[in-house]
Amino acid sequence: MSFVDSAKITVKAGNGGNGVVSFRHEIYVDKGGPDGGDGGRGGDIIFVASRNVNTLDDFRYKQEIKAVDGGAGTKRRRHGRGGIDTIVKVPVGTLVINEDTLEQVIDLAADGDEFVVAHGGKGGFGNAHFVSSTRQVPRVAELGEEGELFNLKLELKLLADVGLVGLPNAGKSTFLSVVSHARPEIANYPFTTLIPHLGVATVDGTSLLVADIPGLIEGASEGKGLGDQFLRHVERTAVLLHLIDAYTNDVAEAYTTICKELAAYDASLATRPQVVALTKIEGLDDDIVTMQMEAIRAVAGKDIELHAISSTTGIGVTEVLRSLKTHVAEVRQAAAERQAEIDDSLPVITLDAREQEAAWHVEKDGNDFVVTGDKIERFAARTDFANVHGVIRLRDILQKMGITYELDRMNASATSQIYIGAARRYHLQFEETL
Ligand SMILES: Nc1nc2c(ncn2[C@@H]2O[C@H](COP(=O)(O)OP(=O)(O)OP(=O)(O)O)[C@@H](O)[C@H]2O)c(=O)[nH]1
Ligand SMILES: [Mg+2]
Repeated sequence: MSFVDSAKITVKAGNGGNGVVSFRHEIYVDKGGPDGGDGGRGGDIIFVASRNVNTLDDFRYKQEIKAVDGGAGTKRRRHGRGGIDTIVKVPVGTLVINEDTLEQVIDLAADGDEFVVAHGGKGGFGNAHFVSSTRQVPRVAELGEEGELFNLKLELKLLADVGLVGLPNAGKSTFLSVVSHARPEIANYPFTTLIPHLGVATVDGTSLLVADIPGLIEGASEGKGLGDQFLRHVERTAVLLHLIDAYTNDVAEAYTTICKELAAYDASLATRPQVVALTKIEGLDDDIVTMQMEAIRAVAGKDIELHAISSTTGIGVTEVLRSLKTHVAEVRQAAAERQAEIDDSLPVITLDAREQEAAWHVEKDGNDFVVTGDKIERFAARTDFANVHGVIRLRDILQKMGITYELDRMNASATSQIYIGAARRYHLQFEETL
């Protein structure tokens, strides 16, 4: 739905630092033992839900978020420095969705909730790790693993089903106190309410989450009377209940002032379902109520859903709630359909995660071959192809995983290129004698 605040961003965690090949210098010994240190890990990207952030606006300008890479290892088994994590504050209620798979990554629902959205790459092992009985002088070190990269969509969920809007002193807090157990401050002066209050109203067995929002004034969309902050909250409600004090001299002007500010703040607010109610009518003659209603209708149009209510006596309150319920049901229905669409497009995973990781697949392409699979691709990504010892180690792994046997069976020859990963970033020559 258009009014849900959303943003598309790319997150790139830090790459792991490379491991290093190095040997101890010892007197009388030509080459001491291997002492190449490991690379440091790349920084993670961590999202933290914070009450101090209200919208996803920041992400409109900062569409790529990166974390710092890990440092390379050094001699004497020294580890490279660890990459620094990047902590990103997001509004409470932010839903993180993987743009490519459309899977929900995390729902950061409560203040302080945190989640690593992209893991930094592991540092590569230095050659100190690779001593074995057959390999006393290991000349191989691993490259650092690349940090995770994801295209994400952030969606800010609704604050409430119904948002109460209107000029100061219109009777918004009173309405909330009557329809729910919430106890907002009520007083006969403007700007009594300074932060939104939430309450649950029940009508015919349906619960509606209602947000009492501070009064708006002319110029609110430009920040007057903190109006822009209040409008941010309005933006996060599905349906608006616009309250107008029946004692106002010019109710038509009261109505248009609010509508103008809503539209000026965000065009989608102008088309948000809106129910209008003239408030505080219990002490007024019917004629006056009718006159005020007509004045509003004259500017709002004949299709406007208009009620006359009194929170103190309860006149018309249930009718307003029923009408809100209908609009909220429509919005929920649309949201459910959208969720179903997302669910339908999710990939069906049949193998369990571990099998999936170890699984590989070989495809013939003329004289060449493309090997795919999580595990082998990860090994390839950490191999230093410029170092013959790194390539030898990768051949060992291909052999151990049974891939070499399969390549042989598929008639790979010494002139065949073996590509690893569908993107064909890594390749090596086939060798039967592996
Ligand atoms: N007679 C009468 N007075 C009402 C009714 N509803 C609200 N009031 C009075 O109107 C005044 C303002 O009410 P609030 O509910 O605080 O108004 P508000 O819209 O929340 O005001 P702000 O928070 O300042 O924006 C209070 O004195 C209420 O008692 C009603 O149905 N009838
Ligand atoms: Mg109030």
